[in-house]
Amino acid sequence: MGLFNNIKNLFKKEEKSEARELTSIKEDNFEKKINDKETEDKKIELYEKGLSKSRNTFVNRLINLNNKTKKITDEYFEELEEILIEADIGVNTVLSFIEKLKKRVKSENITDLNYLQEVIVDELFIIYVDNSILTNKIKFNESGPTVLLFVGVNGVGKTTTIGKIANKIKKSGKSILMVAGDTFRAGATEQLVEWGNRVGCDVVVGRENSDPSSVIYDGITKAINENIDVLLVDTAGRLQNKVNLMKELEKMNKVIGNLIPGAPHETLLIIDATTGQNGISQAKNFKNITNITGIVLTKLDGTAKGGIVLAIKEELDIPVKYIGLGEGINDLETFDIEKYIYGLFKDMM
Ligand SMILES: Nc1nc2c(ncn2[C@@H]2O[C@H](COP(=O)(O)OP(=O)(O)OP(=O)(O)O)[C@@H](O)[C@H]2O)c(=O)[nH]1
Ligand SMILES: [Mg+2]
Repeated sequence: MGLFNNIKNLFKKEEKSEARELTSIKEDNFEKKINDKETEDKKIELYEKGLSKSRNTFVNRLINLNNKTKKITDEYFEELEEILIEADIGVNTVLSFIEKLKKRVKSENITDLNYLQEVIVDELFIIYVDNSILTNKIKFNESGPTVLLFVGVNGVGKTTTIGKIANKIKKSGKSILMVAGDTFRAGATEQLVEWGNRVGCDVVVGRENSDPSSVIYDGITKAINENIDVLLVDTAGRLQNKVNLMKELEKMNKVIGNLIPGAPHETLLIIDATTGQNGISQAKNFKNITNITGIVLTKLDGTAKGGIVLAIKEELDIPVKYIGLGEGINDLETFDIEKYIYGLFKDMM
């Protein structure tokens, strides 16, 4: 059946069939295929490693519940509900999920707990993939520089994420430039410059407490003059209040859009997964004041609340484009729901 088994088959392929696949590959493609497979394996490993905390608590509790259950009763559903809420899936989502599950158990007369386990995984992720245009792709400008604006409250991982994404984009062969739009916090500019050095790109900076929009203006002008492909703009997380934040973002968007029509091409909101429901309410605030085109969910490696991906889908309906799975430069992946499910539920498969 469904998603659960598809993913199981996708990632737990027998070696035999893989060998067969490799022998049928043409000579000149052979090396490339192997390299592709290696990077693919590395990606899966990163998901597995990054989601281990969630797996060890949330998923193990699910497995334990199913192991100790003899009969599917109301108590079973109550405990399941508790486990899901603690994984930060969001109360409303969990309640409607449980209702749906109860109905399915009744109508299909499900008594086999192994089968129920598959149904649970399937139904959980139907929440994510249902009725939505799910794109993890970054929208690039067809002619001229692409502008990516990074927003989010302080400490969520904006600057680190810029470093990681810049590194990925640069490796793909595009030229990049960073803009230190956080002129508010002392040390913020230095931190971005440090990332610029690590990645190997220029960073446009302004003086402390100077107008961030003027730094952004300088950055965009430089990007246009030097034919830079992608511009990554850092912003301050720590503004005194919502009105100030709104004004600031409005001004930045105006400056950016005046210089490059249609820009920013992406406004990426960074959410710290360890903050759970708090992160969701921050996101709602941002969504109200600016056009968020994607979410980067950071610090998934540091939390057992991997269910937050589902809450984001249900409560915000903004696609998750990247996930942060550690502090290192390579600890960022394009969000892939199938790898995510596998990383989370592999012990059940
Ligand atoms: N474990 C883990 N740590 C992360 C991840 N992303 C960022 N961090 C850490 O989170 C901390 C804050 O990251 P920053 O990039 O400085 O956050 P920021 O949003 O720019 O913060 P402000 O500039 O103060 O608003 C740093 O210690 C990062 O190393 C992640 O995916 N996993
Ligand atoms: Mg920062």
